Amino acid sequence: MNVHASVERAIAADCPVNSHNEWDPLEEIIVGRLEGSTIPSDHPVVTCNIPGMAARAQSLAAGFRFPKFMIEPAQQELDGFIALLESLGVKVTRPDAVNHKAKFSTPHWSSRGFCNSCPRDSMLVIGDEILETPMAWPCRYFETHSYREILKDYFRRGARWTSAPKPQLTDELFDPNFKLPEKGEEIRYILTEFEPVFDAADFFRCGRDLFVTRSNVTNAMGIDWLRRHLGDGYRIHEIKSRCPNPMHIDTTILPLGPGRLLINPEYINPDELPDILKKWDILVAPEPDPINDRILAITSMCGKWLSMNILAIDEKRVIVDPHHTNMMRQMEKWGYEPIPCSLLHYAAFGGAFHCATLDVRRRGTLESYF
Ligand code: ABU
Repeated sequence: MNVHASVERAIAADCPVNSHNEWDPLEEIIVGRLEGSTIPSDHPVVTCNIPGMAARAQSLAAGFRFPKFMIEPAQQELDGFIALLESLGVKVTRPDAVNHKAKFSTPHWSSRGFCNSCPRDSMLVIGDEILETPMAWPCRYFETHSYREILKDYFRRGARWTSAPKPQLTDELFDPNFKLPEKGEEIRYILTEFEPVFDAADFFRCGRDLFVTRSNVTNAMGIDWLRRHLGDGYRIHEIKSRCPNPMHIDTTILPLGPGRLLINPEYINPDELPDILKKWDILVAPEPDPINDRILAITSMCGKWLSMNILAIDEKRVIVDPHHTNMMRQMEKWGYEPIPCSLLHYAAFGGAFHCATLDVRRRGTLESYF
């Protein structure tokens, strides 16, 4: 090992925040919470991303607490997921439980909150830096406050802590004429370029290279902001997705290790991937196993490809929902060890294993994989 590499390893070993990619051995993770969850507002930027029946129900119930019949089974699954992570030797950190029903306002608008089920969206970890993202959903404006005790602790212990410019989220940011694209139409987005906005979950990290999909919560100015913030040491590449209502990259494309890429065949055309990814092995995700439970289907905020929302413990082991037997079997065929864990009820709160977590420490250093 050269001197530079050993110094880097020593710095990384000291800092509580250290994560450069999606596959290095996982040491510490933030897992979201369900307590205090409130049905998100019926702002168009929210409803445009919620599938069919759930969108109608959500509009009618916006601002009310999620009912017990949704919270309880999801909480039980979440407890099992946390116990599993701990049994694998991963340190689990949790945000505070807060009352998301409380109303708040800015000079321009007011809203109630949503929940802190998905730390993947509101914070981005790049090396020893943890960055609060400028989110486009008004009901998520103060979501990172429930992580402030954790963030202050990481900061005191040496992490870098940043917040992107707080967006105004006034009407100028949203296209009033937006309609979801029909099949065959060019993908379009509800966001204008009024100001930079992005969710961290629209990015994935491969060391010095980050990849992003534009979406209904991430605009071009948001991507540019992050590019300029990270500077010359990093490159950000845009990936074209055919998802008609894109929100978050982790049900579209996800790296499983250096040189291996899981793709959603409905949204990704491998020929249109950035050139640097064309040398990587493309693992085509199998058709998701259908969810026939009516309640689960009606209450889900997510699409069917949540089967891809898996969490890598390291380059071999991945946490997968056992409902998704096609994914479990395919993972084995590709040489992975899928670890089963049930989390289907969490879809009503915005995601599965990748969304529900933020990997704060993975053992490894900053590398270039291309
Ligand atoms: N938060 C990620 C879920 C994206 C999807 O509905 O596919």
